[in-house]
Amino acid sequence: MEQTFIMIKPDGVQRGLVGEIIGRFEKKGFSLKGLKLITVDRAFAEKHYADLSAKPFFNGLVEYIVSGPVVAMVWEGKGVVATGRKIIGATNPLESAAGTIRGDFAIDIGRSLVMLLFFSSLLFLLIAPTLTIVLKSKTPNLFDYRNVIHGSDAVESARKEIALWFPEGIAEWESSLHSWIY
Ligand code: RTP
Repeated sequence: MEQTFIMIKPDGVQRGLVGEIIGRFEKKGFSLKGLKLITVDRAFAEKHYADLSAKPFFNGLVEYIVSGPVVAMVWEGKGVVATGRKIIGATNPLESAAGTIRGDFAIDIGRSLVMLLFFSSLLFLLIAPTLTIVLKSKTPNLFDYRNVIHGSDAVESARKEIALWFPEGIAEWESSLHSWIY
């Protein structure tokens, strides 16, 4: 049976969305196979997002992921990787459809560069905030999105991510739900 790695990011944990998110996967009929609350360090976050290391938002993304505890999960079920991505919604919170997790619970893009620019604005009081707003609208890919949740994008990456986040392995159990759903 297919498995995927799902992570509730620090904003999702801080905002108390853990129960809501788990409920959405459960109600769809997927089985929870692994679950832990964990705070990771920079090296671990960099390893998880190694494919994005060349992106302009990479540093901000790593800062975001290490900023607080995340909930790491393994979910199992037919087509769980692709369906999990549909439940999660598009990467940019402003583009994710209503009814998806990101569409329902996320609005804004990240703040790391925004904060930097605002602090530097102490030097040139009025110019930097305006510059920030212009930059944010013209170059959204400089900012990492605060988008609540991560889900593996393919069966192979799910396998790698599960091995990275659950080196201790995950419990084996059969959900009797499957005989009703499938
Ligand atoms: P994830 O890996 O977190 O599930 O997200 P994803 O597949 O939908 O998007 P991905 O391209 O893998 O990006 C990983 C995370 O980096 C931040 N991001 N910011 N400003 C940007 O253009 C941008 N693109 C991505 C987001 O936090 C995204 O979830």
